Amino acid sequence: MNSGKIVSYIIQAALIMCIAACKNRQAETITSAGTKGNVGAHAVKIIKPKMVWIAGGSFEMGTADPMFPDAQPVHKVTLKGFLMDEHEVTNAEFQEFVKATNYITIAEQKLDPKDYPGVPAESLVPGSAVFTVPGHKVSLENPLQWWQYIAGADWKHPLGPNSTLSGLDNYPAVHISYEDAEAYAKWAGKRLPSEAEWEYAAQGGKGNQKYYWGNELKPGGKWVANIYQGDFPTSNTGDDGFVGIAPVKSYPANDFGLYDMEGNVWEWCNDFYRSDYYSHSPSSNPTGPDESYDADEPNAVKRVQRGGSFLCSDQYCVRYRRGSRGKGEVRSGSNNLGFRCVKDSI
Ligand SMILES: [Ca+2]
Repeated sequence: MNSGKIVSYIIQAALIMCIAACKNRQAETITSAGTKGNVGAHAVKIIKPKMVWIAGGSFEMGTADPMFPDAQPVHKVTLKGFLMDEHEVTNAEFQEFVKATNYITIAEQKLDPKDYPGVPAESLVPGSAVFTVPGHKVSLENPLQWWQYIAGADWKHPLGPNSTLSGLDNYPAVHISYEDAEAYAKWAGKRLPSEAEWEYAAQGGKGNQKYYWGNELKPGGKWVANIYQGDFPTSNTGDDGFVGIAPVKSYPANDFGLYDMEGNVWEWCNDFYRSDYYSHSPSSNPTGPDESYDADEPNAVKRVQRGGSFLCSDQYCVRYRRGSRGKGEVRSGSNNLGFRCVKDSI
C-alpha cells in the first residue's frame, strides 16, 4: 500500500472512527548549485534547483516481475527529450513558492464536510498522515498500525504541529498532494513528469535490471538509496545512514545525473492511475489514461506515484524496485510523499 491509499484509507477509517483523538492533538544546468540563501531565521547553504537534459530515446517500460501485475506487459516506449529536476523539490524551494504566492497546501486546509458525512464539522481538522513506529511488533496486514492522521501535520510541520523545518532546507518537501505539486510546477514554469518520462529517467539507460541502479541490492557493499533496513515497522537500523528522510543528493546520481529516483520519498507523476493502462498504452510519448480507476477504491481520483520511499524494503513495500508502480488520491499526502518537476525546454 502506498501513501495516497494510506491517507484516504486513514481519513475514511481512522479519522471517522477516532476523530476524538484527532481533535486534541503533517546535462543541462539552468541555475548553478550551492548558492547561499536565507530561509526562516537561519542562513544556510541551499541547494538551488537544477535540471538535467534527458535526451529522447526508446526503452522497455514495466516489469515482468509477478509481484507487480499492474506494471505489465513490458512494452517499448519512445519519448522526446525533456529537462528534469536533478533532485526532489526541497523545503527551501517549496518555501519560495509559498512566499511568492501565499499558497495553502491541502494538508493545511479544513476538510470538506461533504466528503465525510456523519463527522461533526468541527472535528474535520487539517492534518496529514505521519509514519509512527508502533510500540510493539505488529502484523503487516494493517497499515493503520504505523500510519496516524496527525492534526497539524503539513509540509511546514512534517512530523506534526510541534515539528519544524529547522535544518531541513535541503530535505524533500513532504505532505504534498498532487494538487499542491501541480500548483508548484505551474508557478515554476514546469510540469509534473509523465509516468513514462519518470521511468525512462529512473532507468538511466540501464534497462532491464532488478533495481534502477543494477541487479545488486548493495553494489560494492554500499547502499545507494534511502530505503528501510531492519524489522518493519518497529526496528529501523538505518544501515543506509538514514532512519527517516535523507537530504537530497545523499546518494550517488544515476547515469543521467538524477538523484534519489528510488527510495527517500515517493514522487508524483502527472498520469491518472489505472491498473490496466500498460495493456493499451501508446508507444510514443504516452501521457496516461483519460481517467483513473483503482478497483481498491473505485470512487477515488488517483494519479501515479513512483520510486518508493525510505519506508520500502524487501520485507514490506517493495515498490522501490525497477518498474513497479504506485498510486495516490490527488488531495492526499503523507510524510513520505514529495515530487520533482520536468519541462520541455529551457
Ligand atoms: Ca534508510
